[in-house]
Amino acid sequence: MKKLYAAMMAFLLCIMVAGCGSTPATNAISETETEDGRITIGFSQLGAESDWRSMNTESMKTTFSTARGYNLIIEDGQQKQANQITAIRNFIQQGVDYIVLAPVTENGWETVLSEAQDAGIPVIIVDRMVAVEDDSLFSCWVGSDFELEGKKAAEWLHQYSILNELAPETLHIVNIQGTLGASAQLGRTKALEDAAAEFGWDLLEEAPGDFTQAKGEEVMAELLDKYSQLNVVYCENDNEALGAIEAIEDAGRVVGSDIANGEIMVLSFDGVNRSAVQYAVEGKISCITECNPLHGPRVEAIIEALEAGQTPEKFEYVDEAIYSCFDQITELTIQNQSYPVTILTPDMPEL
Ligand code: GZL
Repeated sequence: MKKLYAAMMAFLLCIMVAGCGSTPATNAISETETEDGRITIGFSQLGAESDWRSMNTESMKTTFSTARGYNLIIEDGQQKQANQITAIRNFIQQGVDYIVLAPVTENGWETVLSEAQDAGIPVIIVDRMVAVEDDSLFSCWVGSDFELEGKKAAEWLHQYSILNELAPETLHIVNIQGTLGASAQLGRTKALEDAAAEFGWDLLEEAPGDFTQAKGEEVMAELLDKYSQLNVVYCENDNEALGAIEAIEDAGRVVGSDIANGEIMVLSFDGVNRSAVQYAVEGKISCITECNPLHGPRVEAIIEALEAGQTPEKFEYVDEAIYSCFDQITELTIQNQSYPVTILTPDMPEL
């Protein structure tokens, strides 16, 4: 256990320490350098709500460092689209070479993306999607298939219920959703709803937890008060899962996979938060579906291609894992595609 923990901590720490320092919650974190032929990138980051977001920001900082030939200007949107739109307009005024946008939600981007297009500045979208009629308004998008992530989590639960002879109607599920309207929330929620309808699960309620630990704890406490029968919590990210576990244990209930004997199963997404990963090793979180935050190198590859006059793929989906300590389930089949499950063990060399 200690070796695995140390290995995972080393892995996570080496990523998070590189250019470390969490993103302070200020309106603007602008880092500008004197122009000297470097590529200037304006990055509108949506906020700092989760460990995933912090690692995503660090990945961009590490990749687009001055030492590596870039001027990176980061603006923290603090979860507000208006702030991100203002940031993009500032980037246009400053005449940056590229705009990178991590959009907080999918709608409402046409006008400002048209302004960037009129200014001749290429826009790269990372992580969540923008819902625009005209996809010439951005050059490329790189991120995760969020509905597939949700399908993986749902299929894992379906396989678990079969192997443990849990009748579908005895699964009483609540969904602590991410920020409403965010692609990650939309995809993960749709997958759960579709699975509940297909398999006959009892989906009690879905409520937004905003991808934060505090809101996850608050929502979980409310749901526990309303539904004494609930026995599965689908958390749309690790920070919400940590909050939910706090609330479940404060209510005197037990977090675990032994649903038949009254335990409450927690499922999660990301695989970035150190405590959540450790909980998955211990079986306190039954399954984490990976959502990989390290988009810096992926964005750099797109910029390098554009700089070389090439036309990179319009949409680039990231391959992602599934983590669980339950070795009964070693692979999942979704729409005839097989996905291996990484079985977490205390002596595993690294995540
Ligand atoms: C997913 C990303 C989500 C993460 C959360 O790509 O948008 O936002 O799952 C984060 O942890 O807050």
